[in-house]
Amino acid sequence: MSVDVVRDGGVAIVTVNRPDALNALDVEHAEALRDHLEDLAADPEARVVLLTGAGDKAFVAGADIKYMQSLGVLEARRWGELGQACANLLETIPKPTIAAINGYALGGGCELALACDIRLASNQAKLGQPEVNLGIIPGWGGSQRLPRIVGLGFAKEIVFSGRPVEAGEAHDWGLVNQIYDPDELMPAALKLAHELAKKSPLALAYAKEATNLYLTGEASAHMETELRLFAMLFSSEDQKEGMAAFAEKREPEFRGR
Ligand code: DAK
Repeated sequence: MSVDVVRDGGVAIVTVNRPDALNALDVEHAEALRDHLEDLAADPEARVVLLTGAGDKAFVAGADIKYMQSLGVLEARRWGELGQACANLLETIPKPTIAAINGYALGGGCELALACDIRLASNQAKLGQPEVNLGIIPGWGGSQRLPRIVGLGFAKEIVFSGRPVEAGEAHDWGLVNQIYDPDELMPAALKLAHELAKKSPLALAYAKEATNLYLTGEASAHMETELRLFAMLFSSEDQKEGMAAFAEKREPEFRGR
């Protein structure tokens, strides 16, 4: 029982490892996930973060229901804040985050996946927000991230009904980017992660910052920010290396400077 981090070159594979409970997150696991994400955010060697669940049944089957059973209002608020902290890190750390959804991604598990930049899923995966069936609502950001990704109408259907969404339907709605046979999911996720790890970390960080602005406020103000980030990259070695490599017909070597 743990949250494991394994390095594969510039890719940090973060695995929620509690398969006996379908990788449901209790406080210990949620705190471990938050702490690992904070460390990885600050670690320049980690270029891409790949989040998955141990075993072949679940990504994360949600927040731990048995733990939540006896929570009071203030404890529930702290619990919600801890889960939101994990999700916010996945959304905002200055490097790509990829969810490899290898099975159930329910409740808080779906919300963690929603906070990742890119979602890849096994064709056996099931996603959903079943909280209403427990007499609660999504509390780790799902009420906001789900409609932004799939639209308000489908999001309400999913949150109100609490029904699980099969991978194929999730793909049709853009809830997951790609689906794969179970055996092909991790190889595909690693291939994408390594492709991204070769790119300029500065450019990816700014691309993430700029595209995340879509989530907030006025597009016109964000066009200005996009210009600023775009222009700033022209003071970097990565920009010079990327363009020189193109002109010289070779692979670029980005150093994040
Ligand atoms: N929590 C605790 N244990 C869980 C769990 C969960 N979410 N999901 C599965 N498990 C445990 C089961 O209890 C079982 O343990 P044992 O009985 O063996 O000890 C073991 O994992 C295997 O599960 P099953 O035997 O049930 O396996 P099945 O294949 O039959 O069924 C299933 C798989 C995923 C359909 C089923 O386990 C299931 O329905 N699980 C619950 C899924 C769920 O409802 N997830 C959403 C949880 S609610 C908030 C803060 C947080 C949240 C909301 C608000 N605020 C503060 C505002 C978040 C809420 C949630 O995530």
